[in-house]
Amino acid sequence: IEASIPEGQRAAWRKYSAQEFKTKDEFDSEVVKHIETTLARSLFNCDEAAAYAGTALAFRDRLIIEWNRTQQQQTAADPKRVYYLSLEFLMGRALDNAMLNTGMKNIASEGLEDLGFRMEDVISQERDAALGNGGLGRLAACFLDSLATLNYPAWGYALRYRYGIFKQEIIDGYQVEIPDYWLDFNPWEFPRHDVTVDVQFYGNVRKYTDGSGKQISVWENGEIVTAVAYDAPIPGYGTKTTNNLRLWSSKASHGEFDFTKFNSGEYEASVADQQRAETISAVLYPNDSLERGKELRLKQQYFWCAASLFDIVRRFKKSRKAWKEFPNQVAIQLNDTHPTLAIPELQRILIDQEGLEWDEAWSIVQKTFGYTNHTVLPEALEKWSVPLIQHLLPRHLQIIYDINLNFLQYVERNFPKDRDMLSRVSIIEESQPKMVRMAYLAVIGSHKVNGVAELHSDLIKTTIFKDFVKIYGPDKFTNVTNGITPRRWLHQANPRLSELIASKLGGYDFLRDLTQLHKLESYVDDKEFRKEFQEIKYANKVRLAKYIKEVNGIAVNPSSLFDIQVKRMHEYKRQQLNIFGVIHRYLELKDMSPEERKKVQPRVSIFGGKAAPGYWMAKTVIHLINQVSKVVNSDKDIGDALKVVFLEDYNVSKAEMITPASDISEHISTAGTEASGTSNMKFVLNGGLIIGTCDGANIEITREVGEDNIFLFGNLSEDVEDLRHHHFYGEFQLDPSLDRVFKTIREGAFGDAGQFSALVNSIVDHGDYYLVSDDFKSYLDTQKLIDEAYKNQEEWLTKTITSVARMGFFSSDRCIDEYAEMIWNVEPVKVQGQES
Ligand code: GPV
Repeated sequence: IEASIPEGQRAAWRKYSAQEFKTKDEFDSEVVKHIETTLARSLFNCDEAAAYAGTALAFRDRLIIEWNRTQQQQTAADPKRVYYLSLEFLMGRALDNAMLNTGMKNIASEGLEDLGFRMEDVISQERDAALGNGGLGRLAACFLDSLATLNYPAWGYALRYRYGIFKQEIIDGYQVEIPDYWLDFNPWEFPRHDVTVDVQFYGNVRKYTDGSGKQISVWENGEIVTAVAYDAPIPGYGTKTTNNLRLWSSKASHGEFDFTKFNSGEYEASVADQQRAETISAVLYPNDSLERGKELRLKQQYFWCAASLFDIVRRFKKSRKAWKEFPNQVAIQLNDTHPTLAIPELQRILIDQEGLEWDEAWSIVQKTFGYTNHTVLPEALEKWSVPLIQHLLPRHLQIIYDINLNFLQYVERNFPKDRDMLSRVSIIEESQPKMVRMAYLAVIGSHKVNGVAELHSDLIKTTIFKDFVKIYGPDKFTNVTNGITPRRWLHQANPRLSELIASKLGGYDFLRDLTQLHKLESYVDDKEFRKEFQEIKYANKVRLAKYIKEVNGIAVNPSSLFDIQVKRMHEYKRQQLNIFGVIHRYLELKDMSPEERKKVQPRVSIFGGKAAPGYWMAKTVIHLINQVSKVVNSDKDIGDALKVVFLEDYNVSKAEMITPASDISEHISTAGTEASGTSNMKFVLNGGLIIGTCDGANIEITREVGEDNIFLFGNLSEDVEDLRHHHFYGEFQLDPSLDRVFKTIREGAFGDAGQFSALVNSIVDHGDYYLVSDDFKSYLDTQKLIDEAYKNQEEWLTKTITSVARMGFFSSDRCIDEYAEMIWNVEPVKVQGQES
């Protein structure tokens, strides 16, 4: 590769080229240098925040040296690269991960001690990078970790939101949203003010015929907004590969503000322009599995797709290969439909700017893209109104229409007898106004479409994409069951368990090959091992209990059964089923004599999760949980038999503390609604059992750990439609226990009943869409079984150890290898430690 420094001067560069710190003393010297110079502090005013900053900067330097080396070597090798386009990367904290992945945490801990700080306190100074809502964003973050660990040349592309997901406060039992301004100190990003892309919006399309008779389209007179790249290094575990996450920030194309406007006295107008441009990357939309069709959201999507594709194409062009080589050099994965505009954008670049013929361009486009679907819920399937796209992206609308025309002609030729098929599969929905169905565009523009767990991948083939299976054949559709990174979700979140496993398996290799966990099964009867395993779980529960005491002021007994449901608040995830079950338990306890109550298995019901700010029903459930918590926790009859806790502001770093502390976690979505779920995997990997429905990855977890090691309940997805029908025709009986719960709520036992009437009525009067009543008895029965099973601590322990040993399949490394082989056709590139 070309170097900017002439051969004669390179010796000096090599001599002074930055080196990673290797020893404790080198680390300390880096930290002190950063604290004294970069931060302009000293030993007289160095607090924990400064210690964190110094440590983070020392590790950032280290990562960037490896990042540079990786990029140089990958550029020289010029392999096929993966580009993961995701509007969300829910990264959480970076420092602990960087220390563990580089294998330098111990050195850093000792070094910090020398300087007067404790590692734990320093780590907890970091705020989360919360650029995502829930599972979809966290999956993208796990994928980055696996891609780097497995040495795949891969880039993530997203937006540099100024505000991540809001902070949640609970005030008087209600959710209050606080903006998450997280960028006042972010040592992990590198602004690349020289890497910019001008992105156009609005304007018009001018068509003309050139000398050779070719139709040319020019998109012009639009508004330009500039994308500036910010890069974050992504270290792999135990490898020299450090990949890149590139985040785009928006700014006015004419710099700070428009000087002509400014000088002519239109000061406000020039600043307004600037603010409008910056608004594009200002805030993450806080909706999970819900689309709201806002213009700014569409602008975000196009801004990000256009900047990313420009960047990818620019990199490809440097290699001076023929365009037909593009799909051999570039694999682009669409994380849900949010980046679907990348499809017409690449087609536009190829035909309007590079002069390719339509068919040649389209074949390149289809070979380049893969599309991952994450939901079958109709309210989450993106549709954009045709007039809005026409206004914002006039050229793209034409291209979308042309894609549709070609596609429908193909369908017509192949299915001449099925006239309805055309309107069913058309990208354009003939509604008022017309809508562009983004999922169909994504299917048509990709060579592979995958779901995220077996059941889900089957469901998309029989429901939303049924016709497309007929059109393209079944091979276009595949499954890649989700996974999680064992680095963060075992090694980092549960260091003692990781260490115990390493001591039995002869080192930490299992963190790179999680299937090795199976060897733990031979220790299931080992007394010493069992004791330590149990002690670790207890210690993790003590840590959570301490946190609950500090934050919620509730004293919980760590010997109680910890029952945890933490995830976004959603009707389909059915936190309402859980809290109704808690109320039922409370009523049962109240019915008992004090002697009877003493025999009951004590339980702590722990909830956590954010509701989208506009999702009224989800907020009502949060309120109910908090009201129940107040009543139950202060009821002298109840004592330790039942405690109810709502943990505010659930996020990645809190998940790292909460997950290892569960005995039971709840994954209780209406069958067929949760595409996969990933926290289910995290909980079992950390020695907790699951109560769950036959939904998403719960089914595969059951297959792996065995039916005896999971508590399944509820109706099956194939019966859901019929059950809804029964509700519709009034042919159903409200479950009597649930009826009693509702009576209690209506009597005002948890405060003003009016607050909860819509929630209760959604079940009693409005068809119980999520089948809470249908599953209630089965849920309660299964909770009883859990109480009984937990009393036999030895058997419980056997179940948890056995389950951990059988979780190897759910590593995101397995998942990424499947994508690489089945969808991307990419190979690892091993990065060498020494500069080459
Ligand atoms: I669509 N998911 C999410 O977190 N947000 C979304 O907007 C959509 C899907 C989730 C699914 O609900 C989970 O079942 C799944 O495990 C996760 O995506 C990752 O695939």
